[in-house]
Amino acid sequence: MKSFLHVQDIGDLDAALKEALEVKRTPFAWQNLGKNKTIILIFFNNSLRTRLSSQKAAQNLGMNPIVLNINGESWKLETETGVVMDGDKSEHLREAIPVIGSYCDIIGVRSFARFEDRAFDYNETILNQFIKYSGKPVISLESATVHPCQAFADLITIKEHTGKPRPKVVMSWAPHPGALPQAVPNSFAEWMNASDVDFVITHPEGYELDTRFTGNARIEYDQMKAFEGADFVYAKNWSSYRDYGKILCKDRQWTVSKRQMDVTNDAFFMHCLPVRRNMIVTDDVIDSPKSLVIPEAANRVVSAQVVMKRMLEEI
Ligand code: AN0
Ligand code: CP
Repeated sequence: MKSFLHVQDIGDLDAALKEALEVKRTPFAWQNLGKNKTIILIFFNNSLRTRLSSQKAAQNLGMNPIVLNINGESWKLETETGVVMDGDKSEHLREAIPVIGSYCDIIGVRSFARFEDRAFDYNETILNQFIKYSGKPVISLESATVHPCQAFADLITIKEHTGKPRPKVVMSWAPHPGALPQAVPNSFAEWMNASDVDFVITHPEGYELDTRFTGNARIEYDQMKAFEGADFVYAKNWSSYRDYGKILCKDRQWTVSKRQMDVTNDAFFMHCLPVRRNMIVTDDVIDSPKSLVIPEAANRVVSAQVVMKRMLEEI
């Protein structure tokens, strides 16, 4: 695997899930695979889970992880081509990336959508430069359009908890005070479409995601109708793709509460975290025994470890 952005990068999903369960059962079975290998994890944005789970996954494989926070710890990096660098950016990505590549065997990059220019974000302009100029395998740790380590962990969690071969999975938009990226819902949609689930997306008008990720997934604008008979509810806020990066709705009727959960098939509740309580989901729902948010976050070590393991096996 040269890079990890999309569901196709992992190949056969049944094989990947089988490997994930094996990694979860025996996390230290490949301690020699990563011996004398280094992974550099670059963060342009904040993180709790991704930062910790990626380091833990690397350590489980015997690898040495190095974390660099670009904002605050490193030089400010210029990302535009052909500019006169007379501002506050001391170094260009064009030098920084090959330098980072020369110090490691695998690179992970977190670089969120900026919401300045949809084409810049949706071309994955930053991540693609890492792929092009580092000469090393690159993992998206949530880049402008995707969060594949999260979606893979979500799929593992669904497979572990489902009692049926084809569960109904509902991804619901929920309100949030700030404008959030579409990366998490894009990847979740992409991975659900590739899995054997009955997938429904519900959101207010204007929150339609890029169809390159949602494909033919059913969209139901009536949240209560969407939730009927659901086995899994996956809540997430995202900003508009159409009115790029804009907040079009703040209606707290969309907050996932007992009212919606009562029409489901006693559904499990999922969220990638961090979550704003009583905005995205009410306390009683996230604190209920059906909430999977903690096991879901724990599976981030597993998904990251499978991806790193596969990359190491090809080096
Ligand atoms: C980010 C997002 O919505 O993409 C990260 C989620 C994993 N969330 C926030 O910025 C709150
Ligand atoms: N879910 C997730 O990626 O969390 P962090 O932003 O804390 O890494």
